[in-house]
Amino acid sequence: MNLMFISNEDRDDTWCECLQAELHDVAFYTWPIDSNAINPLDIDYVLAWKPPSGVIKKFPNIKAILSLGAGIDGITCDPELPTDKPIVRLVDDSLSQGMTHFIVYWTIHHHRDMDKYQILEASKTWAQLPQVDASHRRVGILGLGELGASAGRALASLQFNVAGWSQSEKKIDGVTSYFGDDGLPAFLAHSEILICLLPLTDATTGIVNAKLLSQLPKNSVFINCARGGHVVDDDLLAALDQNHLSKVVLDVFNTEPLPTDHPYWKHPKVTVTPHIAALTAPHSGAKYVAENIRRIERGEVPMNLIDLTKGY
Ligand code: NDP
Ligand code: OXD
Repeated sequence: MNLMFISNEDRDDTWCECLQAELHDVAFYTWPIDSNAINPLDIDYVLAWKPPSGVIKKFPNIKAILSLGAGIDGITCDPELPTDKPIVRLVDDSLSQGMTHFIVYWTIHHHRDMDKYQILEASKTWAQLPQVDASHRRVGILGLGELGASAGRALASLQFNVAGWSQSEKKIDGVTSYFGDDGLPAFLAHSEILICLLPLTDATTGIVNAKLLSQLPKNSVFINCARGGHVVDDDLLAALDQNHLSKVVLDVFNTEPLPTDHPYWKHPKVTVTPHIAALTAPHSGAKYVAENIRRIERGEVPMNLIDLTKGY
């Protein structure tokens, strides 16, 4: 079987090695290819992260589009994407672990006032700030899917007062479930630390705007680990400058890499990280991709198939 790898951000040599260790009969090609290397009609699978527009349609006989990431917005934004091919997203323990660690780290950082201690340290000031019980710290997670649920469970196990918002109701120990448009206002009023882990879809683009931010408690912290497109940047900067939000941690941006002249870089209340909240690990990711290929080859439904009507 023939697989075409399309990504400027992932290592094709490592993926080739890991995938061929799982599937001995897979011939691995990296886009762009020499047109003599393989006939595009003979490609069975595309494994991709942000493929350039119009490339996937060059392989009309593929059985599935396998995403190298959990989010598939970088694939579905292709205006020429064939609509009759199944798209499968990546779900992987190492991705959930990386995301959970990132969220727990920044939640505790802000819960325990670490930024304030850094300022005190700079002026050699020995001062102890009040310590708030985790059970009194209200954390809200927008999106309670694979990654949101994993982070929610971890925060609940550390005694934080955790709520989540999703499309449908969830039952997760220690996590209060809010859902649908009707559930959003009460969820936001709860969220002193708001974390975004939604997929980027038509319904969620620009969801973190002035209206949403105004419903958060004053001095809230916002952590975005999902996509830059969820945020209206000017509204977020205004909420910071009006002291409605106290701090923001941004791992994802409307334009990546974040342009060097973007105000986020120098804003004293913004922490910027370069889309590293959770990185896809080829060693475990390849096992998952291989299992999905085996399922498709056996005529079974692959795991974590995208529902294009919902967009995730
Ligand atoms: P899932 O598809 O498992 O979960 C998505 C969640 O969002 C679900 O709970 C879903 O609700 C909810 N949701 C979707 N649309 C709406 C809506 N309109 N209103 C309310 N809730 C909604 O995704 P993952 O958890 O695997 O990943 C989430 C995102 O994280 C990815 O799409 C990607 O953008 C981002 N990501 C970022 C990384 C980084 O390094 N920064 C790394 C990996 C992923 P329901 O369950 O009811 O359907
Ligand atoms: C993903 C990502 O979606 O890394 O997997 O952003």
